[in-house]
Amino acid sequence: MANSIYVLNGPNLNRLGTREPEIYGHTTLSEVEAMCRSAAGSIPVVFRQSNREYEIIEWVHEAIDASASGIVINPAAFTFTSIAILDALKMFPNPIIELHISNIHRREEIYHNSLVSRVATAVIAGLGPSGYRMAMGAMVEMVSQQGE
Ligand code: CA2
Repeated sequence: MANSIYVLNGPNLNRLGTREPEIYGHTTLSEVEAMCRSAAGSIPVVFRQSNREYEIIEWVHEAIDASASGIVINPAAFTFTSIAILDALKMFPNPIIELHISNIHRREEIYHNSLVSRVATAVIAGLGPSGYRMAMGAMVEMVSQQGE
């Protein structure tokens, strides 16, 4: 069986489903977690959220040390600011999917320049909370091919 898929979420995403539903939808982060676990089937999922940059960096290190099969990451605002998260992700040898609920390219210019995209295997943006299900589906497909 494949090793765990890490799903990491950045700042403010613990508030998902509680405000700005026109941008982020009505789904809560626990509902997103359930969606991810269901989409992963028998592959274990480590699902985390933090408002602290260092914690996300530590979890990327944990994923590296645990030989995780893949990382799905919504770094939220850290997407555009964190060279430290970018550097941590550079050390991860398996697929990385960068995920955004909204289409960051349709939004204000401050949301256009993702640092994380420089290292992501794939990027999903603008599909709402369902994007997590699709990211997990794509990740499951990629990790199932590992070692083939
Ligand atoms: O669309 C996304 O998933 C974002 O990563 C969300 C970030 C934003 O900085 C990115 O540009 C795009 C913001 C997360 C804010 O979280 C909220 C949660 C609930 C309600 C409102 C905002």
